[in-house]
Amino acid sequence: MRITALAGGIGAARFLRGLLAELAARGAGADIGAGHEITVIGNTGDDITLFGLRVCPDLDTVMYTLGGGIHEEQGWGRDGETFAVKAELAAYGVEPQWFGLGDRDFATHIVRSQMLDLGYPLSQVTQALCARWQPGVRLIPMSNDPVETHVVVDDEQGRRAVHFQEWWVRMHAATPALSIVAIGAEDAKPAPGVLEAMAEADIVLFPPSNPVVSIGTILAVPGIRDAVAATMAPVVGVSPIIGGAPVRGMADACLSAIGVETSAAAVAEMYAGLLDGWLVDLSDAADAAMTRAADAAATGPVVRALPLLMSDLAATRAIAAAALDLADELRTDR
Ligand code: FO1
Repeated sequence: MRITALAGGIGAARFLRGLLAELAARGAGADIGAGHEITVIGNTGDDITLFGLRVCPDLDTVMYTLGGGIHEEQGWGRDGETFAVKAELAAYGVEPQWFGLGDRDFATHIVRSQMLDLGYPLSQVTQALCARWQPGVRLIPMSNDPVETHVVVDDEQGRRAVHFQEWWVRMHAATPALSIVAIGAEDAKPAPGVLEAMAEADIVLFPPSNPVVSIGTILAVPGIRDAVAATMAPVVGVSPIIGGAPVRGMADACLSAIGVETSAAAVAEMYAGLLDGWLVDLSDAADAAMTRAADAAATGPVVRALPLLMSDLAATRAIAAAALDLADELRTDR
C-alpha cells in the first residue's frame, strides 16, 4: 500500500511513528517496508540559515523521530545533546543566541550545508542524511527551491517582518502576527517525486501539523494543492486542534493571524475541497456533527471522533489505525 503524508514537525513526526507501528502490527510482523511504501512530503518553510549553515527543523524532526535520534520531550533536536559549540559561539558574541543548536545537531547542518554548497538539491541531501537514520519512510522536501515563512509583527521596534523561527522561539509567538508570509512559495516547484507520490498514493494523510505554517505552506507550493485535490486516493486528515485549542504548538496564534477560529471545524474548512475524511477529538464531536448537519450537500469530509491526544505510542497507533480504517471505508464507498 502506498501512503503519502504531508508533514510539519513534532505532531506529524509523532503521528508517523504511530502509523509505522500500526502498519507493522497489521503486516503481521512484516518489516515496515514490506508491502507499504510511505512517502512524507516535508515542510521547508521553517528553514533558516544560521552561522552559515542551513537548518531544516521540520525535515530533521521527522528524520530524527523516525530514525530514533530525537530528543523525545522536546520533539526537536537530538537526544543526549551537549552545547559546547553554542557556548563558544556565544563567547564570540555572535547572534542569534536564542536558537538552541546542539553539538550533535550541528553535524547534520554541516553535512547538509556542504552538500547544498556542492550543488546537490535539498531532496538529494535529505536522502543522503536519511541513509544514516533509516526513518522507514521516503522523506522528500516539499520543494528544492527556497521558501521561508516570515511573520509581520508590530511592537516597540516598530512594524517589521521577522523570520518564523524568531517569532516562534525568541518571541514565543506572544507578539500577535499581523500576517504570515511563505516567502518564495509562489515561485517554488514541487520537489521531484512529490506530485507523483500524490497521484500514485492509495491513501493521503494530513497528520496533526500546524495548518497555517506547516500543511498550509506545503499546499502553497504551486501544484501541490491541485495534486491533492486530483488524487484518486482518499484524503484523511487529523485535527491538530483538540477542544478548541492546539495541543502543544502555537497553532492558535497562527490561525488568529489569518483570521481563522481555533477549532477542528475551522481547520477542516481550510482544507476544503481536499479532505474526504476528518478525525476530530471526542471533545469536538458535537461541533463536528453540527458542521456535518449544516452541510446539506454533504460535500464535506466524513467525520469521526476519537481521542486525539498523542500521549504515548499506543494512543498514536490508535489514531493512525482510525485514519487507515476511515480511508479503507472511503475507498470502498467510491
Ligand atoms: N524550538 C524552540 O522552542 N527553541 C529552540 O531553541 C529550538 C531550537 C531548534 C533547533 C533545531 C531544530 O531543528 C528545531 C529547533 N526548535 C526549537 C524547534 C523549531 O523551532 C520547531 O520545531 C519548528 O520550526 C516548528 O515546527
